[in-house]
Amino acid sequence: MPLSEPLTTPPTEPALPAGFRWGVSTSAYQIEGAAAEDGRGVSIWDTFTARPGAVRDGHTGATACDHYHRYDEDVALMRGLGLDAYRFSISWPRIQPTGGGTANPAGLAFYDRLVDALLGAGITPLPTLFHWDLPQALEEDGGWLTREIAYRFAEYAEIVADRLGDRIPAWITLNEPFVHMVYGYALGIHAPGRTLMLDALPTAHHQLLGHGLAAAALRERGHEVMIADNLTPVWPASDAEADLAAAAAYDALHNRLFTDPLLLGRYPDLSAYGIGEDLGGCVRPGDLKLIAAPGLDGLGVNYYNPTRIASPTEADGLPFAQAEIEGVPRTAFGWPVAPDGLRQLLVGLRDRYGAALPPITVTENGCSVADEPGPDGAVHDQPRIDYLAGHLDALAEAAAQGVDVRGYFTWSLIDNFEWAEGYHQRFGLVHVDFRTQERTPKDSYAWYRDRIARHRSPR
Ligand code: IFM
Repeated sequence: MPLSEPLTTPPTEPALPAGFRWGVSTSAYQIEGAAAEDGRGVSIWDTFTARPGAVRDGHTGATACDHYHRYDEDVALMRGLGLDAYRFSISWPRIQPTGGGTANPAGLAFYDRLVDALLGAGITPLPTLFHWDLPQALEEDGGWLTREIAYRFAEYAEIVADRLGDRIPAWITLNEPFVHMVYGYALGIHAPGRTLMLDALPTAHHQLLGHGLAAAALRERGHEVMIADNLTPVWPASDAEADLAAAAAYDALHNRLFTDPLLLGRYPDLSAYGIGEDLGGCVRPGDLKLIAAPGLDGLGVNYYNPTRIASPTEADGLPFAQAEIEGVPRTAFGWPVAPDGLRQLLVGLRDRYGAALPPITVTENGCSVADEPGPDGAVHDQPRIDYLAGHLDALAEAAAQGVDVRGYFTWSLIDNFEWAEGYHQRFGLVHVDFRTQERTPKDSYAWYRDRIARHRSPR
C-alpha cells in the first residue's frame, strides 16, 4: 500500500474550532458488496441496477469495494488518516431481509465486527440508518409513499440500537431525504425509479415521520440523534423579481422542506407549487410535533455545490428553472466548485433559524476526479486537494462568523459505486481498482492526514 509523501504546508490556513471532529463518510450499498451473502435481503438498488439502462454501463453494487470482507483493511486506512470518527450506513436489508420482523443475526454480526474494529482503532462509529437501500419488499408495499413505512423504520432503528447502542453515542437517521425523494421517486434517476414528479412529495413527509419516530426510540435509549440533509445555497440568476421568486420557490423545495419541519415544526410555503400545508393530505395532526420534538442534537450538512435558479418558462412546468453557474472550475461530474457556497449556506442557516439551529457537522463534502495511478504508481489528485482545502477554509470562515461547526466528514474514504453513474465517478481519498480490489491512497489521502495533524498540533 504505497503512501504518498507529505505535501507542503500552505502558508495560511484558517483555524477550525478546538475539539473539531475529523472523519470520512461512506454508505453500505456503495461499498459493501456481498449482496447475496449471509442472509441479506434484496434491496431496491439490486432491483434497479438490474433494469437495463438504469445505471451507466450496467454497473451494480453486487461486489462494490468488497468492504464486507475487507473492512479491516479499510479501518486500517482510516487509522492511518488519524480520524476521530467514521460515518457509514447500515444496510436495512442485511438486518431485516424483508423489511420487518426478526433480525438477521449474520447481518447484525457484521456491524458488530465493524464497530469493534473501529473502536479498536480509536475511531468513533457514526452510523446512518438509511442511505437509500430500502428492502425491496417494503418498496412493493409502496415504499416511502406509505405512512406505514415510517413505523417500520422506527422498529428497524430499535433493533440496531439495541444491538450496537452500547458502543455508539450518536446516530444519523436519514441520508439526504431530498435526493431520495427527487431522484428516487420524482425523476426516476435512482432506485426505486419512480417518475411521480410532485406526487413524490409524501415521501418527504414519511421520511421525516420515520426520522421523528426513530429519534424518539433512540432518545429513549439515551442516544444523540442527527440527520444528514443535502443542502444548497440558492443563487438567484438576477435581482429581477421573477428570478428572486423562483429562487425562493426552489429554496423551499430543496432546503426548507426538510429543515423547517425539523427546526420550526412546520412546512414551508409551497403555494408556488400549488401545494398546501398538509402536503397534499399526508400530514396528520401531531406529525409535525413528532418530527420537531425535542430537537436535533446536531444537523448534518452534506454540501457539494450551490444552485443557480432563474424564472421558468412555461415548458419548465415548475416554478423555477435551473441556470448555469459560470466562471468556476468543475469536478469530473461537471458540478461547479464554489467553496464559499459552504460558508454562505451555513451563515444563512444560522441567520434563518437562530437559536433553533443545532450545532452543525459537515457530514459530506468532496468531489469526483478522473484519477488513476500514474506510471509512478501514485494517484496525483491535486483537484481534490484544492477542493477540500477550499471548503475547509470556507468552513473555518463560517466558524469565525459565529456558526457552531463541530466536524467535517469528507466524501469519501474510497472510490465506490456512485449510483446512476456506476463506478465512473471517483470520490475517494483512496483509489480502488475494481478488478483486483487493490486500494491505493491518493495524494489527497496524505494531504487530509496532514491537515488533520496540523489542526491538532498547530505550529
Ligand atoms: O455518493 C453520494 C452519496 O451517496 C450521497 N451524497 C452525494 C454523494 C456524491 O454524489
